[in-house]
Amino acid sequence: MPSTPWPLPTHAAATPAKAAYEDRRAAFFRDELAQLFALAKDEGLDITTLKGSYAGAMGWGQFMPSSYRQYAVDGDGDGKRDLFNDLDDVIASVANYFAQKGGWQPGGPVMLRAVRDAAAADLTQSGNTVVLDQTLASLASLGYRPAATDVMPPPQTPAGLITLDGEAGPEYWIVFNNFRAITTYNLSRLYATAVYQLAQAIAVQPEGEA
Ligand SMILES: [Ca+2]
Repeated sequence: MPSTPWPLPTHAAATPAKAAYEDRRAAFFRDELAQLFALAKDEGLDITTLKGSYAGAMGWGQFMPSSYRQYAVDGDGDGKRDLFNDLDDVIASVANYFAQKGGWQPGGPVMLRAVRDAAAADLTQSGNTVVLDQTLASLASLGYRPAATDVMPPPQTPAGLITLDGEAGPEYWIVFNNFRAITTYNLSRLYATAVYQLAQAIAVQPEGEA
C-alpha cells in the first residue's frame, strides 16, 4: 500500500484540538474535532494512529474530517473509504467532492484562453472567489473572445474572466462552472489553472509513455 507522498507531521487530532481553544476559528475547529472522532467511529479507524497536516487536513486528498465524512467514497468497492492508503478511494473521493460540492458538469468546459481587444473594458476580478457574472456572448461584446478552440461552448454559457501573470505579460482566461468547481477544493486560481493544464497534458499523453 502506498503512503502519502509527503510526511504528515502531526497527530490528526492535535491541530483541531489545539485550534478549538486558541484559533480565531475556534468554532470551526471544535466542529472538525468532533467530526474526526465521528469519522474514526464510522470507519473503524484508530484515532491514535491518524496523521494530519499542520492545518488538520488528512490523507492524499488533504480532506478535513467533515469533508472526509461527507464526500469520501469507496472507489474500489472493498467496503471502506480509506483516503490514507487506497488511491482508488482517493481519486473517486476527490471526483465526488468536485461533483457534490462544486457542481462539476461532466464534459463541460473548464477554461479557455481569451484574446483581448485593444479597447476592451477592464473586467479583472479581485479576490479569489470566481464569479460567473458573464456569458461567452457578453464577454465577446465587452472585447474578450476565446482564442482558437476545438470545442466552443454555446454563447449563453455562464462565464467569468480572470487575469493571470504570464511569461509575456497578462493572460486573459474565460472560466466556466467547472473551473469554479475546482476552486471549491482549493481557492487559488493558480491551483485550479495548474490542475486543468496538468489534466490536459495527461489527456494528450500517448498511451505507454511516461
Ligand atoms: Ca475502498
